[in-house]
Amino acid sequence: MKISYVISYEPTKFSAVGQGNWKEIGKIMAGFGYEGIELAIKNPFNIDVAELKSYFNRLHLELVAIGTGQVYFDGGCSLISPEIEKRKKAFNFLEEYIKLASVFDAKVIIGLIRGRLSDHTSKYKALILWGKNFLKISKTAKRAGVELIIEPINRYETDYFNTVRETADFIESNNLNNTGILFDTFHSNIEECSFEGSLKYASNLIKHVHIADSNRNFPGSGHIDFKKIFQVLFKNKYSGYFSGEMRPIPDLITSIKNYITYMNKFKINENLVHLEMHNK
Ligand code: LER
Ligand code: MN
Repeated sequence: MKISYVISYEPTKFSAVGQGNWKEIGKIMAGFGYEGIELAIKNPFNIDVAELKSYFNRLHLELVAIGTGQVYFDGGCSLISPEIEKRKKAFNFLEEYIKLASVFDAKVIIGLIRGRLSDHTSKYKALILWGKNFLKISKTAKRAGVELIIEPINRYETDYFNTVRETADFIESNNLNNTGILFDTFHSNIEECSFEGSLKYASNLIKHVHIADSNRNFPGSGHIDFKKIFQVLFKNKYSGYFSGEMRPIPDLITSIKNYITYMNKFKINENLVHLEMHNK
């Protein structure tokens, strides 16, 4: 069970993420025993790759995944924007995110950068743009050996790929073998009929997990049954990261510390499930 936490590289309006001096935050995370950091990056052209690489090596941390949602959340650009310049910008940024990810063997998240179908007057045109642009960027990712992960997001933030099932059906019907699903417990609590049912339906496609409770705070502060979720994931042999993506309450360092303490309790369960399976 590998643990990471989402930190924003630049300041952002998005509130369910760690913000501050990411270098200092990373050192503190390594000290608490984190294996990785997920970086949400607003502008991939701003990154000093060599510096970032030596920073992660020094701390023995993995750059797990790159979040791209701020391109839409803060900048209004998406793969289906009705404005061609904004569409191009989202596409060029994704190409750069992919280059960066290939250096770190990180995954690239396709979440809010999808945009909303309702940004268009015609849903049909929006879907055509999605299909065209996503398949194009998926080929770029494949050439670079990078895995894309589509994140089902709740209906209040976007209006397509709200559920695991529709995301899995899209991936499978297009034979996208370098594309998986990012399962976010906060969004899934709003959209899924059952956590177990969705996780079973897409068992071989779940490649990354975001953890927050029903109120998007620290796990244990809402009503999500994490034990059930983890049990299904362990049984499905999920081997990816569990990235904390939550409102940093009461403050970021306390949240980072509480999150890994909470998750470490489940490491024991994970071993038990593996042992049970081994003995069958
Ligand atoms: C990002 O991982 C997320 O969950 C969204 O709510 C915003 O990008
Ligand atoms: Mn998320």
